[in-house]
Amino acid sequence: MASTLEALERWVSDVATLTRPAKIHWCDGSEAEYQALVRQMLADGTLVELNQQTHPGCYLHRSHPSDVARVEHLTLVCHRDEQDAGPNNHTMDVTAAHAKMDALFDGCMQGRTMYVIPYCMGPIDSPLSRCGVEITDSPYVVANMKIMTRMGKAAQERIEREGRFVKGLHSTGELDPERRFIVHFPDELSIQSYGSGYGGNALLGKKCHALRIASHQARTEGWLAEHMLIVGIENPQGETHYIAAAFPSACGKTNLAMLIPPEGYRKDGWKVWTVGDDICWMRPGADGRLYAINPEAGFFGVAPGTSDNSNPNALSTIARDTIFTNVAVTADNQPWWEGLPGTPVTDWQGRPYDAANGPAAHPNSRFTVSAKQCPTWSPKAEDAQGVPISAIVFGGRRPSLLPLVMEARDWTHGVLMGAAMGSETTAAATGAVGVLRRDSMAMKPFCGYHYGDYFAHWLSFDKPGAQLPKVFHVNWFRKGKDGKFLWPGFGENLRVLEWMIARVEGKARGEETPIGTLPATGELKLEGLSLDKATLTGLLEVDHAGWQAELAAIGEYLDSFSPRMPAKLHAEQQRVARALDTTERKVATA
Ligand code: GTP
Ligand code: SPV
Ligand code: MN
Repeated sequence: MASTLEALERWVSDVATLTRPAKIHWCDGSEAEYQALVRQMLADGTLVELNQQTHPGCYLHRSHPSDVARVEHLTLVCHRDEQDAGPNNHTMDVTAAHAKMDALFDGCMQGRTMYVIPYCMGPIDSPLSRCGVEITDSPYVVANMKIMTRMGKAAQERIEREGRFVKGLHSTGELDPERRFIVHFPDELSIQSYGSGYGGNALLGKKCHALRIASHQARTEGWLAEHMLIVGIENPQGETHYIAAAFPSACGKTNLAMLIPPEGYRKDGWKVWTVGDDICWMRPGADGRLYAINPEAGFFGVAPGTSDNSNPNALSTIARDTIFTNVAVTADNQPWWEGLPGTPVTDWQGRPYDAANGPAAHPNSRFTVSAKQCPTWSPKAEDAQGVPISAIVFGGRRPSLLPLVMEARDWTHGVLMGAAMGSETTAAATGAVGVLRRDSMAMKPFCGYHYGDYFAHWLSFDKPGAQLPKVFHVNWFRKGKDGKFLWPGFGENLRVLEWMIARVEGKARGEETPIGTLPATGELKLEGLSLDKATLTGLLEVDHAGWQAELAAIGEYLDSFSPRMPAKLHAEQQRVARALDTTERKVATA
């Protein structure tokens, strides 16, 4: 049998035959290699140096203005059986997709260097980790992969030992939106991405591998690959609960993962530990609990809105050794975005700033930075066994109806809450912003197979011996009549997490409603917060008529995944709908 190294070398040579690069560079992941790439990119203009006094080791990359976000309509998942992709994915026949991609890659690296990047998603010694190799012609991708993954020699050694890796092929191509496709072949554990240099389209370890391919692998191997942050909350007694939370893109994962406790909490000794800000892989341990790792080694975070008020941890994380993409710059060459003090002089496209052109920083401008630089980086983040998860949280941008927090009565109800998730769209993907759409488990753009099968997979974790986390749904984005957010959010969200932990520990009674358990009067600690009674009532209000309509809409949505929709989830939707009708009748006859 051929060794893994031979298999890898053969694949690299096949790719080189197709793409015809001038040179091949195998990445070792060293600091010297990173610095050489930076020098080369500074020389050819791919990177611009930022103020090295205020921001040592920081650089700016301006992407092509048509290439600033994920492109969901050009992202395909191709299974041997086309039906397996589900209505939640765009798909194409496997053979046709290969022919299409081969034509695009034909000769595309002529005159360029082809980089071979072995990487490991997760701690290098963790049984939960998985490896891949990305081939790319973009030095910007190499530099980002160096920050975002465990990349280079150690990963290649694990691949040679393990004999299995995800094959990712990427070329920046001509950056022509008409010739741009991000295609996944889960059955082949392979990814082909052409025509974009941007984040989730090009850093193939991230959304393409760690979510789309991994979710498919996880289904066959009995674990979960999710679009979730992981945060540890340490109480004054020194006990830490780990919480995993799924919010859609640009809906607050990085912020919650790096939360700074409100002053009173800090004084009492509460601490927050960041384990991950975007992706969570979890699997049942011997004790039946779910154990989670963050497969990434860095943060590719949204810049706009990051400030000393909202996320001081992120701000200090990115004070050095950071790649900024599509932010603006100030007169003294510091990175700038909306939400920071100071004024921009050059916008994200490198033009003199003019408010008539829109925001100075692109709304989806990002920072790439090593997680180790985060002041609250958890020592447990490198733990090979992962951290035990006490609570799973779902949430989205819902201007109305959804209360600040509610708890599912059991796992099945929790899966329904996740499946029913909706959110207003954001700038993280191209297309209209602020449109409400269903985004089950925040995985609409990332689930590598049929949502009906995915819901069934989630339900399957509820079996004898399982010690599953409690499941909650939050909404930081409910608005008042004046159009303003009712809840202050950010650090204050700890108040909601504290209630969840009290529920996990059996220390809060809660109030049962047909849609779930809400905090009983007085259970949410609001000291030090100027929130009037009417606002609090608004945040926790359950609008029966609104919820009846919502349950009907959820039912219709779930039906769109038939015949693969699990009957159990349908029954759960019916149960909640009936509970609403029953209380409605009680109220009417009272
Ligand atoms: P991706 O990296 O795209 O997956 O995004 P994310 O989920 O990590 O989102 P992030 O934490 O970067 O937040 C995105 C936007 O939401 C920023 O503009 C934040 O200011 C805003 N935001 C985050 N948390 C809150 C909150 O609690 N309340 C309000 N009102 N806005 C928030
Ligand atoms: C997201 O869009 O959810 C991101 C950024 O985290 S990207 O890597 O582009 O997917
Ligand atoms: Mn994300």
